[in-house]
Amino acid sequence: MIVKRMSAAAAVLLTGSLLMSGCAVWGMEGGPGGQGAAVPSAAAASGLPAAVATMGPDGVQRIEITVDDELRLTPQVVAARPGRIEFTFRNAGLTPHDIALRIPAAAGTGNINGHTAGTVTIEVQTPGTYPMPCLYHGTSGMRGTLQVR
Ligand SMILES: [Cu+2]
Repeated sequence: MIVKRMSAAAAVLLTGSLLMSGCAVWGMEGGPGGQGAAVPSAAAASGLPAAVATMGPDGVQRIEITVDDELRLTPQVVAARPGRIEFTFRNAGLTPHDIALRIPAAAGTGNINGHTAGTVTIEVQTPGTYPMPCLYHGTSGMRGTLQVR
């Protein structure tokens, strides 16, 4: 198994589409292009309370999301204001995940193998509710939600 490590220094400002691959172990729903992407977020409908991203002194909002072997995102629902948002995805388990940020004009994924963390920075100006499915496990319910308001 290839373990890829991404640090905060590898944060990527998205100018279009970002795809980090190189993961040798896909989940049962496949890698990029798998079935996990098209499913609407269940969290949006369930009314879960949102964790609010923290505004830093540099004007970047930050939120850390832990993913695990039970296919959970914690928190599952994130709220932020329009602007720059930095996600840190921390994998507490061994199962690889690839959390996709389905945001028009700012798509990106946080591809994280077991016991690693990855950081993705996006910029969102349009308020809305955006799905964050895991590309490997989305159809198994591993879907988060970003609320920009
Ligand atoms: Cu996953």
